[in-house]
Amino acid sequence: MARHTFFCVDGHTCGNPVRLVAGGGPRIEATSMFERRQKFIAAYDWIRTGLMFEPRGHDMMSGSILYPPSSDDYDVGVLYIETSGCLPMCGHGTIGTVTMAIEEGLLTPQTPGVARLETPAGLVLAEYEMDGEYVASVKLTNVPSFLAAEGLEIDCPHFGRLTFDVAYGGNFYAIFEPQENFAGVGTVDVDTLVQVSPKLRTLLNEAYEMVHPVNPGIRGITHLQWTGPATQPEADARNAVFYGDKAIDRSPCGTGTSARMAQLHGKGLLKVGDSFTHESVIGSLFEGGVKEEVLVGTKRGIIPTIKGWAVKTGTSIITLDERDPYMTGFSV
Ligand code: PYC
Repeated sequence: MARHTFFCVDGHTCGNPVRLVAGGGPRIEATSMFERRQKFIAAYDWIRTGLMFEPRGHDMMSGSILYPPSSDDYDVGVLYIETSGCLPMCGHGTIGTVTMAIEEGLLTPQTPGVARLETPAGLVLAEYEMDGEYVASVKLTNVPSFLAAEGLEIDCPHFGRLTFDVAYGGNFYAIFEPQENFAGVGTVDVDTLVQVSPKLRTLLNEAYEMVHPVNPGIRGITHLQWTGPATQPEADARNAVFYGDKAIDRSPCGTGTSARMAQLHGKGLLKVGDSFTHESVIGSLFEGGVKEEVLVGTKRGIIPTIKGWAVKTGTSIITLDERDPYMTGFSV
């Protein structure tokens, strides 16, 4: 019966938690972070569930483990761990990971000020600005993002018939804009969204198959984005992203904002050079931008940028004890 120990730096990005595992993660030989993610899911998912769920985490918990990259083209490899699984990419998680890794000396990019990250979804650039010894902000240049489908329909428990689009920004998002049966984020309470979303996500994936055109290993709608009008003067829109089984992102959601910009670009509502400031359910903001247009397979898409901030909230040494019946975590 062993005890497994993990050295973690805890923090949050615009309100959403990030637990960076700085030591104790499993050694996994792989030729890419995508392959390492597959091997981690197959053999070590108990580490994710133990570190993310109660009693050591909670429904919104999210984090990362740093790995040596597969080539000198990158500064570091990032594996995302979350209550929803091992995401291909996580925006708020990346902003928090880069902030804490730079501040704690865990990451020294070849070019100071720009970290080249190998994520399971591909290369993500993280440009960070310092304020003395602390990181003031991180701007991500995210993976190619695209509008995957528009004007789809589904019969939703509670709300009734809903129309939605699907866009990819590092994960697949079903995006629900205000409409006859959904009055929008701000008018519908968050508890209702948490109740409705998991059942709705199952129905969406039964009805529609989403597969990444270049990497078929990335498939399925994992996140739901409920949108509404902004409440902050600087913001263009507000959103509540549902992930896992009970989580609403407290940050404006990096991959969600990327997906939203790809959706708006695909509909002719955003163009290269435009900015898009996104507000979260707690009022925190990410500054988004459309950097350039790209082709993703045969799909027209964009390279989005996302800028936000994070702070360290503490350090923790966490033990997973094999005698503990709740070693791998639980959710009620
Ligand atoms: O920021 O990309 C993100 C994210 C995904 C799930 C929670 N946050």
